[in-house]
Amino acid sequence: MNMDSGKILLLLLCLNVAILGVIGNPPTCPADVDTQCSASSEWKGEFFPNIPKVKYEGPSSKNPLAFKWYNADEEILGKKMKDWFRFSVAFWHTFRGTGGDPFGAPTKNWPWEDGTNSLDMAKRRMRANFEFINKLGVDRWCFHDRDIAPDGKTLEETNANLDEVVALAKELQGTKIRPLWGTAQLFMHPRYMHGGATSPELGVYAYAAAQVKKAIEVTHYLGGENYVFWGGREGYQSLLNTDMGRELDHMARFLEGAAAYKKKIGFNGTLLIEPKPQEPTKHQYDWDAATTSNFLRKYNLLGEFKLNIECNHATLSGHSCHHELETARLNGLLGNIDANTGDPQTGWDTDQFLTDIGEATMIMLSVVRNGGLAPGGFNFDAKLRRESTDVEDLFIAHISSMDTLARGLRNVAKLIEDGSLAELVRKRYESFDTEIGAQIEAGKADFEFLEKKAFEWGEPKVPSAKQELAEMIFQSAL
Ligand code: XLS
Ligand code: NI
Ligand code: NI
Repeated sequence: MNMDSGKILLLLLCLNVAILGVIGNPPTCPADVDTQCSASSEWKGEFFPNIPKVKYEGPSSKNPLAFKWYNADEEILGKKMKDWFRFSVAFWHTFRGTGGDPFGAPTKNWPWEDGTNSLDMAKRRMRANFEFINKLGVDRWCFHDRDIAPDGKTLEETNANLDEVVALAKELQGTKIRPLWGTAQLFMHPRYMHGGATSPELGVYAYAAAQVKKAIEVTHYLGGENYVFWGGREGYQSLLNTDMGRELDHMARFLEGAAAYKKKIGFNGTLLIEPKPQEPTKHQYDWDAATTSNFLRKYNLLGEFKLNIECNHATLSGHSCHHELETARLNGLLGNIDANTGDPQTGWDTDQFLTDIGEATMIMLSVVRNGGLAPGGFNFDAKLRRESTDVEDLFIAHISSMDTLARGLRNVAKLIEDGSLAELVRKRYESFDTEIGAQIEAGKADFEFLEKKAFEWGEPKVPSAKQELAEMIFQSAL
């Protein structure tokens, strides 16, 4: 090629780019394969052509698209890693997250998106979801009804849309992949502005019931193992205009109805409530694990429900994730984890991928004490930062968090093998490992008896708590 034709070619190329830039056509096809791609949902090519199936390469690997610590089939503490975690991809963040925020437009231009919320688009997105899950090597996903299929003009039309996408999802799931849980989105549509189950408007309560009924049905149809209630708008903005007692009663009736319907259709999945203190409401009724446990106790719903603890919600309620997990576990209610983390300087649910090894180790302490989470698991209720815009970032984020949690599990195994942390805790309570301690713990030591002992023993000797030693043991396992 001579100089002149080279220049002309360059000019043509530039013009081409400029014209495309002006027209601003959103890309409608998976990258690099536009000849095979039509706007229809029927396209069956690769959505992530440059991403191979993610493999375990061990801690020395520098490959961002490989696992360094998560080795699915490796046994740790008597269980395969994949069975400790039961990892799940959250459809809403990974496939509906746009990077938009209250100050700015969407930043993610995924090549398969055509900028619509059509039924065809919903189906194409579903295909992308399953390619992602297969390449990441997990067996589970989570969804809201309205993430996966668009609203219609009527509830009947909306249900028909959902059925169509769900039929495709069922086909794409194959024999191995299942929903970890499904849920109904009762917070986006304006009809739910005062809540769903706790809306003061009876018609809204009924609509919400119909929506949840359908969402339980499709979760069951897809072989889902759990069903989640996150009451984003079940709460209040002001107590001055709210009958809190009546709203809580309504919420209990609603949950009773869901439990009854689940049994009626033979769905054996666990019903889970996901506590969160606020956002979007000023005060959400399922504030934290303790509040929610008490609600279940008061309304005789223990036994029908467990809890889905989300780490970022835990910190929003002024607790740590570990505290919420332990509270749920001690009440026999630990059912699932929405694995994410917040930002210590930001006051809302930032839904970040968890990458703190210390936090992961604390989380895994609870999970191991609980004997695992099955039929629950770890759902990545986490999203890329607004500024992360490459398709491969979706993979990197999940891989990084899976590796972090895997390190947490490996660290717990080290702590258990070492034994000194458990020994430190055992020693702190050893005065109760006595005859009188056993009497107290069995509820057989009354106050007169204890007063006699106090007179007899005089001033007790109070030993050190050894907190710094406990922290030293913990950090040396990381
Ligand atoms: C929002 C919640 C939500 C639930 C599912 O903060 O975490 O994503 O997990 O409705
Ligand atoms: Ni969540
Ligand atoms: Ni959340």
